[in-house]
Amino acid sequence: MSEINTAAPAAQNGEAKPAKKKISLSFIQPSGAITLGNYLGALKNWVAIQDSGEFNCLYAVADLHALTVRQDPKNLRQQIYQGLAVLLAAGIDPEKSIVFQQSHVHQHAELAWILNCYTMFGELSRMTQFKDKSAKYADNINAGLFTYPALMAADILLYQTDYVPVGQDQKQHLEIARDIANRFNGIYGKTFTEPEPYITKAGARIMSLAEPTKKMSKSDPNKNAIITIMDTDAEIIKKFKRAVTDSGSEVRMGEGKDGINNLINIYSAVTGKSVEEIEREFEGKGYGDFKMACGEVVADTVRPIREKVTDYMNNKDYIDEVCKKGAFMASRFAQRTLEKTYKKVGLVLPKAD
Ligand code: AQP
Repeated sequence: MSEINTAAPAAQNGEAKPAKKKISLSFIQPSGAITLGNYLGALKNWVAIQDSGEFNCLYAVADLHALTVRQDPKNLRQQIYQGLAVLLAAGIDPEKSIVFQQSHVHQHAELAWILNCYTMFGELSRMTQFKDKSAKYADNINAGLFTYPALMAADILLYQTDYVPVGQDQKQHLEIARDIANRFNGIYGKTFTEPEPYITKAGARIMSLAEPTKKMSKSDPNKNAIITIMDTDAEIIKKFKRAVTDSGSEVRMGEGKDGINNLINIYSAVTGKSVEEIEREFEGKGYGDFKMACGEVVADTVRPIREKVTDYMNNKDYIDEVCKKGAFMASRFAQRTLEKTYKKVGLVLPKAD
């Protein structure tokens, strides 16, 4: 699949052909401002995967997925640009990876329709995200909210993706994509690569600062519960000072101490220090000191990314260029898979001129 990687090394005359790189694909939804959870749990790893040089990587802002929940069109446009800007600011390099906006590659929606016809009502009903979101948005349980796994499967299968970097919460999505691929391949012969989860070194799972048993989510209406990449230093420090902790005072991991456990995890993910080192560093100090220290290290991490995002947001033409090039490369490959799928199911392709 060297066509999709502009940086793929070309084989020289007489030299052995380089082994084909595996394909890795990652998506982020523009369903709100990108959070510290998205960054520490996903983006940071995505950059490491890209920089390892071991994969042909595709990164996209999954704008179609964001529509399963009602979005304000003006905000959505801003969030799409911001999602792309965060990808770039975090270190995704369009010279090394394909960066695009999902809706710019029309094959996603087209393959999703076909895959919908090979996805069972029962398996869709079992999806945790459907159950969670239909409880959360009870007045808008739309068909997209129910069938989004078929679109997600299309996102993955279109590129014959080998690996999808996933956290624990995303495993079910990959399993259903594999099941759909397996079902389709079983009927029509090998059409899709069955993707594997790519588990990187423990991706941090960041919890809400207000309700630490819940994950930090960009769509959380309580803005004190989440740190976003666009928060200022002062906002970050204020949110950490307010973070919910238990009634204890010792900075030590423990059962039932969800708030302090979350802060220790965040501090560890940001500084690279182990839990033991952190517990030693804050021995004899209270929660107040630790919250302040968390706020400061997070502000130091977020600041350079926020500044780059601001620069990119002031240069949307550049983002548009990146997306145009990305969509062009992605759609060439996607079209091949789509045509193969159409043929397998018996659709007649339009005759070439
Ligand atoms: N709190 C988190 N901790 C660690 N990883 C997280 N991710 C999301 N939240 C956390 C990871 O970020 C990647 C992109 O996520 P997504 O946008 O595709 O969807 P999501 O998981 O639904 O993210 P949010 O922030 O929770 O969005 P909303 O509020 O719209 O539902 C994924 O790899 C995800 O694991």
